[in-house]
Amino acid sequence: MYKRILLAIDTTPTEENISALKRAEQIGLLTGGTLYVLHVARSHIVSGDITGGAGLGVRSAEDDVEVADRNAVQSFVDQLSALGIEAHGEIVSATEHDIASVILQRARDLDADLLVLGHQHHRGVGMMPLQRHNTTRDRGGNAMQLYSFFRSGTSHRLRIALNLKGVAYEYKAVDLRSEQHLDANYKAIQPQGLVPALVLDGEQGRRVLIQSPAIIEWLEEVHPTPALLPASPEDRARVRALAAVVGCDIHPVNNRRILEALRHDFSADEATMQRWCATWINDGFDAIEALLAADAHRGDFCFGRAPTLADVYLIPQVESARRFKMDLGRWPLAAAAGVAGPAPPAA
Ligand SMILES: N[C@@H](CCC(=O)N[C@@H](CS)C(=O)NCC(=O)O)C(=O)O
Repeated sequence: MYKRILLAIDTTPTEENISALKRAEQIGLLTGGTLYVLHVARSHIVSGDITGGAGLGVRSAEDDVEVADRNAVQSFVDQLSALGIEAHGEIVSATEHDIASVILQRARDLDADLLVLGHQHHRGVGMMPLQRHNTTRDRGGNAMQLYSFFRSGTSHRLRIALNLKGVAYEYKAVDLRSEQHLDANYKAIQPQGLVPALVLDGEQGRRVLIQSPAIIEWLEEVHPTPALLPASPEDRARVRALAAVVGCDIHPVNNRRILEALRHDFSADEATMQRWCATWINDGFDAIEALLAADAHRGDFCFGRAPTLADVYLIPQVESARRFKMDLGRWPLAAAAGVAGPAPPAA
């Protein structure tokens, strides 16, 4: 059942509003959840938490909030409380242009699981259950554990894909610095001793997915929205090609074990290894930059106007190039595509 309900409504008890307010009461009674009443006051420039109960932390400047609105929301909250409903009130200012984003932002801040919109003109309410991404299960009901290292580009690309899909997982850190990935326990999960690995646990027993491209394809199949690939086969091939420049041609040759082999088996010093990495990053990024520059229909991302598989692969590689102290000024489009993409998730 719903526990945290955001109710965006005009609480002024006018004839038009009254039926929406009544329905809101019923929702509070039926769900037994806490109602966060967001009184939308279009004329105000500021907002204020007037009941203080939930400590919503809204900006102060209460003097500017009109008394009528304050009274309306306070009396509605009192009315709800008298019915035994836990309720908190807040006045928020918004215009026709930003009202939707103000409400959704509040829903996010409060981690609300149900959004109720009071429509004075429709004499009722609209309800929208909000999908909460706090499950560590996929759509097939499998519990998921992600074996990952924070500085690993392949783990990072998978985390970005999981986050874009809104799929949560239990995080299992595998520290490459202390060679935990070479430990027999981890090799029992991923016989190559590489991260990432995604362990699924469900009715069909325990299955381990390895290799980030395979896991991301699985994710795209099991959680098709938001899509990481465009609709047409040619566009998909283009996006896959951009991803492959990173996934097949830059990352593998600069991987830790390759650098370790260069260092130990081929006596490479730090400067040589830096040159080695720079060679393949330069090569791959020059190609990506040319491909991005040739695409006249591109928005802020590698392809089109939303993140795709290409961004999922490119963002960690841009991060890695930064770590290698590469001058990203040579690839403004590639670097910007990385920045335009979602922020790298926390380690
Ligand atoms: N093709 C694999 C590559 C995985 C991989 O190389 N992971 C790196 C971290 S980014 C790793 O575990 N390296 C350990 C090592 O090289 O010793 C994938 O995409 O999953």
